[in-house]
Amino acid sequence: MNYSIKLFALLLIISLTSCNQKETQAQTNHLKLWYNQPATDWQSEALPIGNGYIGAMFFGGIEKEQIQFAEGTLWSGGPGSGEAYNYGVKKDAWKHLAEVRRLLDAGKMDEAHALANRELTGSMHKAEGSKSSFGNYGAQQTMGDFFVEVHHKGEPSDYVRELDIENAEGKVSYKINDVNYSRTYFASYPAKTLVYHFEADKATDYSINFETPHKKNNETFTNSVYSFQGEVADNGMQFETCVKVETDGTVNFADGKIEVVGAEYLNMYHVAATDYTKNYPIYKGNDYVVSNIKTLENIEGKSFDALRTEHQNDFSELFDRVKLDLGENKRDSIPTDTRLIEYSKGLTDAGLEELYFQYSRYLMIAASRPGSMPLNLQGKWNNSTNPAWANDYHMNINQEMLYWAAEVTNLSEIHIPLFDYMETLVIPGRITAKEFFNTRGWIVNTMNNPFGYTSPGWNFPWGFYPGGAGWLCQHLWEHYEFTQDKQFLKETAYPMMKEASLFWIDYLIEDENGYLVSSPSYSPEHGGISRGASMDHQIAWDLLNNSIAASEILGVDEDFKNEALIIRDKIAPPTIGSWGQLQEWKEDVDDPESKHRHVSHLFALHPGKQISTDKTPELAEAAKVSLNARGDEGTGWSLAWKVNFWSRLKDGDRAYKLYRRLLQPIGTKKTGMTGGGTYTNLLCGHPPFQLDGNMGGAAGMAEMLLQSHAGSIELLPALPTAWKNGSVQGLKARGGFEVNIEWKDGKLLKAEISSAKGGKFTLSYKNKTESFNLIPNGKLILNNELISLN
Ligand code: FUC
Repeated sequence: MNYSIKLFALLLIISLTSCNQKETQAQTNHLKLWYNQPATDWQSEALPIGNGYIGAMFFGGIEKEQIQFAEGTLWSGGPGSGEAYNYGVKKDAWKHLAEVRRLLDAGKMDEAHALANRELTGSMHKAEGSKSSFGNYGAQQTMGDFFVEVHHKGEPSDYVRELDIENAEGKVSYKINDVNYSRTYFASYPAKTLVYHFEADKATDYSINFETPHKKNNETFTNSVYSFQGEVADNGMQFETCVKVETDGTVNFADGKIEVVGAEYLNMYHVAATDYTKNYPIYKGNDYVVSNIKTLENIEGKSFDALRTEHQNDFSELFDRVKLDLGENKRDSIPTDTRLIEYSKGLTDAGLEELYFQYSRYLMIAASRPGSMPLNLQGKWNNSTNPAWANDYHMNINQEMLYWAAEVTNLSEIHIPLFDYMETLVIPGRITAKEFFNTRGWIVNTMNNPFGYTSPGWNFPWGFYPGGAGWLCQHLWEHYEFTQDKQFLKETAYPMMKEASLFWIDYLIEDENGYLVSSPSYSPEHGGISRGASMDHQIAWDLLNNSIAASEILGVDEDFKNEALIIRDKIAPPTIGSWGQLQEWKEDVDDPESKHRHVSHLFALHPGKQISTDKTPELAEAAKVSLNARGDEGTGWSLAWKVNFWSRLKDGDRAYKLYRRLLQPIGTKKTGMTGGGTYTNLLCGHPPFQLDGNMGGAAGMAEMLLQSHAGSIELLPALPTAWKNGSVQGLKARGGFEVNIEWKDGKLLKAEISSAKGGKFTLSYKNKTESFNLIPNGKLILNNELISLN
């Protein structure tokens, strides 16, 4: 074959395979959300893409595309909003602590509440006429909307809008008058850019513009780059967003619109930055214009295809680590909205469950990457200037749940933004601990903004929750447990853990029975002021326990360790109450009728490890009694937590029942404190949209298949009957092990355990437990009797 024949043959093969690829992709790649109509509702229908920094939602409108976008650091409130902002701190508030405690000891709960409400609350200032529900505490902000009008006329057909989560790209395609129109969207982390590609078989005209609810200061179009600079009204936060346009059509800019004429293709490269920095006390100073210039310079000369390949390689490196097969999958040809409704009627749909699981992993990768802000209540997706709960960092369940799936689903790296962020809380958190409680250490309470608001919230009791830092520190320890990264333990984790422990060492006081209790305390959002909320005790226990282990591993701080040991063992232990329940408070006052969404006193069961079915069976039984009383309803995240609880209680069928409940469609319902579920875009509805439930749901699925919190690696500890045959590859267990499991007829068939670092571990399946030792980079293959096959 001469060169040109060879080339022709090669091109033919490439074009045939790419055709085939397109056709077969629909059949082979089942990890897709797809719909036959554009989205009309942002929260329940639009589809999310993100590059860690920016979250965007596309609607897929035919005549007019809308891509709403938010950058994680864009906030109202904080120091820029004026002198009234003081990080919530009330100087010397601790001077009232002794009196609150005295009133509590005297049983004067109302008086104690009133005093705590007056003195132990943080300060938030709301200016007259402020449109924000959160005053100078602020709220995370949408940056704006990007619109692309497509100038075509006629009846569309063959419309498909999809999100391919295996390749991390969105697509829209349809036909009008036999012309094919298609769009591809992706959000690249390495390029820090959102990329939108429009194409048509026929030259097409487009009008492009940006809208923002913020002040537009400056709008320019130079060298194919449109940019506008904007400002958040109440705090002057500066930002800029730019889009670089690349097309075979002609481009004009007039009256704030980019007009593109006669384009067969249109590529747009969208970037954004703000002047926020993570530095207390100013939180300002990033040169956002230079940031954007650099980002655009970095992609200069890179084609759409090159950026797409770079993005997919980056994404796949993380995403492809875990494969899940839950059995026969026959329903990929059904649009996701219909599929969800049919599932809620009781149909089996292993494919939808796999999709839901992998979607959580997709969302984590899309919204939490080293260098970015951590996930917030809505991940990075927010279309409002006054979002629910400020779209902030909520520390009494939500922030933690957002990262529950990170380690076990083999995405350790996505945990890093949380740790970087925690480091920024230490300085303000120290001041808060000192001013409110006169203790050492650092704390953060219920609500937290990125401007160092670590104080209690501005009302008692909901805002009062000094347990936040302790709970966050569990994530540091878990990251170490899963990665065995000693340098991380030494340099990042342990210093924060130790300092958070100091708060509890100082704050806990001895009660009449000689136990250390947390007073005043409050079991998140349930009951009133207390002199011993169990969750505080369990968090303090967990934190001290992990800090002791860390100091032993690192061989440091003997004195601190010994003190922590004494304190840990004196903390009021989990207690069983009069109706067999696990007590939510030191006093046996649980209401068996309460269906409250928070189940905080079960922290010790999950995500803690103080209670387990093997080591503390009576307490596990009591946790079951409490859970049964609370029932199987709840907000999105509450349902997800219950999936995890029942998995830890080794009741796979009950966990699965709750999991199915979590996937109950909830239409476009706006808000509620019950009735959680899933929108047709598979985002979790509290309601409203909150990402924590997605992550908690995926973590719960992993808990059904693999657990490693109680000292051994447990295979299929809570396998539901519905998942009869299946396999999972690439889950992680504590100790740094990677685990593959295959099962058939509800029984283990084969397991593979591998590890880069190697080491000793015990493995259990049903009643059998065996010990093993892996060499570095070793792999052990075992049968259902846990007998090695290699
Ligand atoms: C806590 C929960 C609410 C909601 C909010 C963001 O306050 O009690 O249900 O999830 O966080």
